[in-house]
Amino acid sequence: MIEGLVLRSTGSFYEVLGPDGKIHTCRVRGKIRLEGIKETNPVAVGDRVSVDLEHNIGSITAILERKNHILRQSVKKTGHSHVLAANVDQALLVVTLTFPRTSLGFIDRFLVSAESFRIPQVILFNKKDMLDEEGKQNVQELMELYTGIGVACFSISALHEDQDVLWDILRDKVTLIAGHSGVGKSTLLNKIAPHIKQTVGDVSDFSSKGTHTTTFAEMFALDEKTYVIDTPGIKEWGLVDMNAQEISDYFPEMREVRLECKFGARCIHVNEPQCAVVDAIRAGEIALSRYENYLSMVLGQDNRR
Ligand SMILES: Nc1nc2c(ncn2[C@@H]2O[C@H](COP(=O)(O)OP(=O)(O)OP(=O)(O)O)[C@@H](O)[C@H]2O)c(=O)[nH]1
Ligand SMILES: [Mg+2]
Ligand SMILES: [Zn+2]
Repeated sequence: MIEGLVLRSTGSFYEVLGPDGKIHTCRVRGKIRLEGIKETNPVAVGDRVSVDLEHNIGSITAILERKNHILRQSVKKTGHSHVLAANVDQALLVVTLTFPRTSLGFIDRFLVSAESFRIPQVILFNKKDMLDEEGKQNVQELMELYTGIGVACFSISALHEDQDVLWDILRDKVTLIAGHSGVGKSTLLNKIAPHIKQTVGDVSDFSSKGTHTTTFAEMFALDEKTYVIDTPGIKEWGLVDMNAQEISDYFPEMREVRLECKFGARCIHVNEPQCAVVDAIRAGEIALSRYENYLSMVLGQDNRR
């Protein structure tokens, strides 16, 4: 029996990194259940697992206790969600304003979700080389907005710049890398770790939505203490079971002032009197785009974007 780290899952097979530095192909034996997770097959990338190596193909017999996990709501709203990754130190969202366009609604949903799992967030604005003056200005403003609420922001061009900035973000951590298809996740990884050789796809000019190149979440060791998880391009990000109060708590700038609302923690900042959040928006202290996205999460029937 060994203890290993799940690097990759295809649904039926798992690649597990053993203490010997070797990668073992494994299956799950029997039924593994984790407390609080409904899934019948909850083994995720980033999980530490016990593996029985007696046979040709190893058997995963248990999942060790998780530090955290990040859940993704399935695209079809069946109430089903799956664990995208476990034991992550930070979530890095790669964003592009064009080719493809990432909406602020998508960014805010992703941040709320990561916040709900207590996972610190980083936004990386990529494809700087493709921005005109207006685009540069736009990125600058967004970086100010998100830095202001405690999210670290960087602007780079994965194709053209040296990758020291990225190394500084990743060093000694486990980082989940997410974003729409075509924003350059795999390109970034190839640049900082050429040995990984991730498939890079062309963004189709027709829809500028990108083609799906990365199919499964996959973890790579950059060095002994630095790991990254490349994930397939995500079109929309659903929120898993949250009520209005919880959602507003995951907006740090709203959490900060909510106790000054007349109704305190019961205020959901929609049409209550003497609401500190609404006051802060009027005073320009909370960005209108953030509030609008909050409202669409709270009031929208369709919680995906
Ligand atoms: N101009 C420019 N192109 C870039 C940059 N970064 C990536 N690209 C291009 O964007 C396209 C998509 O890049 P990928 O790295 O495959 O994107 P991905 O995020 O991994 O996409 P999925 O695997 O589908 O989720 C490729 O043609 C890259 O060469 C950049 O900084 N500038
Ligand atoms: Mg990719
Ligand atoms: Zn309020």
